[in-house]
Amino acid sequence: RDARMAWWHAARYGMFIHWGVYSVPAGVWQGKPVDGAGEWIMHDARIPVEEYKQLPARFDPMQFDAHTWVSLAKAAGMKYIVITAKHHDGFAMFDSKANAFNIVDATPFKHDPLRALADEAKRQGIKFGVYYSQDQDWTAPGGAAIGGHWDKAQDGDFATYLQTKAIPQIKELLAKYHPAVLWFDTPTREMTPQLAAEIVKLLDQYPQLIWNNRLGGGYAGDTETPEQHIPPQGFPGKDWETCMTINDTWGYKSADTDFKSTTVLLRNLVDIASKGGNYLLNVGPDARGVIPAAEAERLQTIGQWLKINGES
Ligand code: JFZ
Repeated sequence: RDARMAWWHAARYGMFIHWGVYSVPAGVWQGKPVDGAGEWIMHDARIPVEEYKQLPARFDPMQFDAHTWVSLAKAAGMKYIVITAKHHDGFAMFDSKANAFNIVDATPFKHDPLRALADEAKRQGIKFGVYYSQDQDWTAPGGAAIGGHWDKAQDGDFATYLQTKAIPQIKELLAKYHPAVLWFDTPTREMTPQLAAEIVKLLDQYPQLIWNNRLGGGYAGDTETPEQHIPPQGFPGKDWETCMTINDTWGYKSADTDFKSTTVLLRNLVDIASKGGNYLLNVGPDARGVIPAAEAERLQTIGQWLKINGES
């Protein structure tokens, strides 16, 4: 196996963090609960681009504390974190010069949580990774939307979106935060082999970078990403990582209290580890910047068990 994958393979367990302006509506739009995952609210409630773009003005996560989050990951026994740098809604959770729809330029908060988390992860000795929705982007003209666009403001050319937003932002992420992992998602047919090759050219400049199998354009990437399930035989001969939610959403939803028990989560970890995979377990911080207590408690209990029974 590739030496580059050694830390990742040994890590076994990581924290996925879905955090964005969708934590403000938290699964409720115009007083009504919206079905589906919290981070899909713009899509599922067919929110017009102009309206969605009002959300950052109400996003001021004053209680965000990188030290608290990274300490929780460590206490849980996790060896890496992967946070949404930009999800399908197109809102960048980092200081982006390439596009102003970002947390520094568009919110009263004005801070860059990715900077703080990357620095804190380094300080505490765990790896830092980012999720980036390279294909779907519901607020940028030309960005893809699974199921189709619902607002004229989304019209545009996908290749132009890639050249003017996604590729510049991927460049920024790689250059400024030196992520160990780049986690792509939901490729559509718009991501042709030629367009994907443009992105791969960038990735190839970072020979230590690990990226997943969701870029599109026919690229297999480094890791298989079974979602919400554990393949009964694992993926023999492949590096793989099951990503999973603690409740039924990735991004925070105030009404979702369907939390898996600590026992189930721990058994999943042991099951995955026994099959040679990694467990990327998600938390969905709220609009104040707080990881829900029910999630934090479960992670802490798992960490206590690992301290006694796990390998460190
Ligand atoms: C995607 C996203 O749409 C979702 O919001 C979240 O970020 C998740 C981690 O990834 O959702 C998917 C992607 C792939 C599958 C299912 C949901 N899949 O392969 O079954």
